[in-house]
Amino acid sequence: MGKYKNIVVLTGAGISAESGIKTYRAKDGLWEKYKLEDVATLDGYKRDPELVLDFYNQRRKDFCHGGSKPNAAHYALAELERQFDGEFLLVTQNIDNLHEQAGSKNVIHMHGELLKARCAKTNQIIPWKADLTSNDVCTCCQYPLPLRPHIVWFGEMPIGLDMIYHQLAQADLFISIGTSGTVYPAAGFVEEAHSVGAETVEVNLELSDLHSHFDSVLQGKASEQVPALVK
Ligand code: BV8
Repeated sequence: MGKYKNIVVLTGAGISAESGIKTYRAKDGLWEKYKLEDVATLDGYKRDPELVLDFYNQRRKDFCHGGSKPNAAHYALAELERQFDGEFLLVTQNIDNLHEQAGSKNVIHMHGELLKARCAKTNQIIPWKADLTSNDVCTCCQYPLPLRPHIVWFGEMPIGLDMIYHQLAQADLFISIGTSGTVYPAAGFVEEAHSVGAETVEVNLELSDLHSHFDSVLQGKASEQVPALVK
């Protein structure tokens, strides 16, 4: 990694799969059991807030009590960040905090975080590990407003895009790990990196929708491929 000056890494659900967290589009994935429109859109939340809150409460409980721990891929990225002397940005589409548990510091959760809630009006974010109900209100507004999951739903603006595009514009290496390349704007990052001449690498169990856009594709488990790639 010594020849690079500015690395951007994007991770998706596949990096947490070996830590026991369901991915979205696998056979037993989340979108097989729930309609995305019902549980991962603002309209779905307005239509049936209890259904959406239950969906995230269950995932939060599964995550907190399921004993999920970072795997070798998470630790390898944290080590890379620690010893890399150039600029390093880790962007994750994941809402778990396994990157932080593994020691990663500079992480952008572009699709939000499962263990946080947000004020619907001020966007103030607070840590939240318990069940979230429609009776839970923010403490920041004059007229208490319901707290909502700190999750970016479909149709909502992802978090940190300015910083992400700023770093992509200077990157000389872009690594995508464990993502199907289905969801935008994240799926467009490889083209952004290409446009500035960065080297692009995909690590994925199967060939993603975007594999042909990458200079190299390492097909296999993240816990095996990532430590080998970044050492
Ligand atoms: C937006 C939170 C306005 C919810 C999620 C073009 C430009 C901009 C937007 C769009 C566009 N075209 C379409 C859109 C709209 C939409 C979109 O992309 N729709 C798709 C379905 C076509 N995008 C949006 O709405 C976004 N917002 O557009 O705002 C805007 C306008 C202009 C510019 C900017 C913004 C908001 C998208 C965010 C939605 N929220 N999550 C929740 O999590 O409950 S998305 C959801 O999908 C998750 O965050 C997830 O991370 C993400 C992507 O999925 P993956 O992580 O890739 O997971 P998946 O299961 O699909 O794949 C896992 C992969 O891992 C597989 O390939 C598998 O092979 C691999 N794998 C498995 N095991 C392993 C492994 N790999 C390695 N090792 C293993 N062991």
